[in-house]
Amino acid sequence: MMTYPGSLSLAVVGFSAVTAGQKNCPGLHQDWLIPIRQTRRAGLRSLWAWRSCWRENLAQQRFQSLEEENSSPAGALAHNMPNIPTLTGALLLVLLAAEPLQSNLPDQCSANPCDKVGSALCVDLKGDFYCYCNSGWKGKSCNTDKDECLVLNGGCSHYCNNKLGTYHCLCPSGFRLRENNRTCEDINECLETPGICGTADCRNMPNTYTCFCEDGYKYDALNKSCQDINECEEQRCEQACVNSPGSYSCHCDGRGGVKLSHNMNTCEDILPCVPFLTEKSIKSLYLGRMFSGTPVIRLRFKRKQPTRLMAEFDFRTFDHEGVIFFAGGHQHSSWVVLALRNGKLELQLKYNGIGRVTSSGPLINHGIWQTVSVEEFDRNIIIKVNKDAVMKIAVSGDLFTLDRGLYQLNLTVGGIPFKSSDLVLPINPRLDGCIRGWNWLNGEDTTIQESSRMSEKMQCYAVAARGSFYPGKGFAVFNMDYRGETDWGIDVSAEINPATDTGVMYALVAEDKTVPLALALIDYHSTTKEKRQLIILSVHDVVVSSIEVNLCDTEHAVAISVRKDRVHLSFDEKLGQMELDNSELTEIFNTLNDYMQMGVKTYVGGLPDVAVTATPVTAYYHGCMTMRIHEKPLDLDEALHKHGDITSHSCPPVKSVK
Ligand SMILES: *[C@@H]1O[C@H](CO)[C@@H](O)[C@H](O)[C@H]1NC(C)=O
Ligand SMILES: *[C@@H]1O[C@H](CO)[C@@H](O)[C@H](O)[C@H]1NC(C)=O
Ligand SMILES: *[C@@H]1O[C@H](CO)[C@@H](O)[C@H](O)[C@H]1NC(C)=O
Ligand SMILES: [Ca+2]
Ligand SMILES: [Ca+2]
Repeated sequence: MMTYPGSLSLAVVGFSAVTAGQKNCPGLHQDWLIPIRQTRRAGLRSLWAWRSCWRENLAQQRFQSLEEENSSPAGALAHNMPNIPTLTGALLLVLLAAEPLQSNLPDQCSANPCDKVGSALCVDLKGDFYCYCNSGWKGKSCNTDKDECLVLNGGCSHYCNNKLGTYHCLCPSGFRLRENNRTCEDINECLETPGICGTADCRNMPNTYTCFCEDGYKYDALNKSCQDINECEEQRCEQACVNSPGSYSCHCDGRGGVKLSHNMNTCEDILPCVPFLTEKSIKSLYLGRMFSGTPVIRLRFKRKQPTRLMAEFDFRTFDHEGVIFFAGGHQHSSWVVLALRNGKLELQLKYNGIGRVTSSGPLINHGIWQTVSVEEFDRNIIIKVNKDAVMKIAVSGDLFTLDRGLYQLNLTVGGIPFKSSDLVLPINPRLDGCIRGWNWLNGEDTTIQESSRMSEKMQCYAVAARGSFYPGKGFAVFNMDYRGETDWGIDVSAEINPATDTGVMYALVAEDKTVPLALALIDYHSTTKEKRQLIILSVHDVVVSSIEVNLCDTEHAVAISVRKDRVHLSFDEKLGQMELDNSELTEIFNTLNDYMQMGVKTYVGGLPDVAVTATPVTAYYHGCMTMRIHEKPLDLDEALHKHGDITSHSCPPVKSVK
């Protein structure tokens, strides 16, 4: 029996080695043997106090290591420590209990007072008992749950959940418990569940993830893919809207005089950036107002005595062909027509069914005012330019018709009262010319002056220069043949002096109201949506080539050349930039080729009633423009149709800004 204390002291020495560096638990090393020798119970109490102190030390150490998070060898060691005092303490108690006692008390553990679940062992202390508790339990009989969460949140990084006899660390959703069962880590859903976002991109975030799509697309959680946003359903555009994958575009009714404003959604008025001197001259008569070629003025003279023809006026034109006036009776009687052909005066006359054509004199389509007179004198018609006789034609009859005792004569200005094919030599009657200071049959008529004063449309621009003026409304349309010897080809060039930065200069329009080709001015880039002045060549609604330009200053030269496999756009010697890649171009050329085979109409200065989304620009061209197609000057008087306000051979000049 005497060997027990010795072996006990060995066990305790073993402990002190393990606990080195910890809080000192007093009274153990030297003192415990003494009380043991005195009374067993006091000895046990002392041992119990020491053990509690020791366990506290260990718990402390364990929490520290949990906070450090990494399981270093020291941490791991501390984590395993509770087993040492547990076993050794139990061993000590057993050893102590085994020693014979002085009194014969009943075994206090025979009806086990310790909690079945909370305790591991009951030790009979002869008159008392000691329950050795499992971890997580406390109290004399180990029946009380220890709330581990009260101390440092149980070592949990997020939530601590106390349970009877134990506890668990819990994590918020999107997090997961690490292997240490204490701290939580974010779950990277994108890596762990590939395809969680389907075809969209996945982005991991603290406690969650998002599936995201490029601008213009939204994530559809149902079929896990990016779907185009139909911005048109959101009413973003003031007028027309076209949705496209990842984008959309707004369109404004250019024919209504509006264009896209800076925000690319609303529309604003197209305002001139270059002012033209469009003032009219009150005492003038414009001859080109009627595209039909019918006269702008009709006069009827009735005289009691035989009267001779006498007409004098000031005349200005840049046009080379057209009718100035007609005088006489009906188509099959006697009449004269003064016209212009190849820039020279031409007189066509018909007396008693016999027709003649005479042309002579200088070129008079130089745009300078000159006085022209036509006079019947002594069975001759004499024509003078600036008082110089340029023609003298013998005639054999009277222009006046005697009807019910009155000598009658019809006089029409700017056209003839019958079809031009019924002339002696057919002519295009449309004349962009101006007359003023007229005197018909010795100035007895004032009606022209009055009607001209009433309507500005009957007047001429006060000042005129060469070119064709497009007032920003209307177009001219032609039936042009683009077929060459082997294949079709389009070569268009133009001198332009635009008044606005938006408008169609040249376009081909198909039967189905599509616009297979258009050359236009625009003030924004259709894909980057940046505001800048551009000249564009488009096929349908796609810009094929573009050039950044500075329009609102002087005159510019623009040219296009299109074949079935190439496009060429140039502006003041600058070459256009291709906006498409090769495969897109091939598709574009195929479409264009189909339309060229089917047949198209040529529109100059604007478009007919096509959809506002059919082509990038639908606004009318505004300003001066002189166009050549296949190297030939385009004569707007030769059009199938032309808006009456477009002047075919004259332009008002740009106002000089002072
Ligand atoms: C964490 O808990 C699981 C089961 O609850 C257990 O198997 C594992 O050993 C524990 N890990 C640590 C480091 O305690
Ligand atoms: C995904 O769902 C949308 C409607 O929610 C549907 O319009 C679309 O066609 C679907 N796409 C696929 C690839 O199933
Ligand atoms: C003048 O023109 C009118 C129709 O515009 C016609 O009825 C009339 O006969 C013409 N006068 C002469 C003299 O031919
Ligand atoms: Ca507990
Ligand atoms: Ca879209």
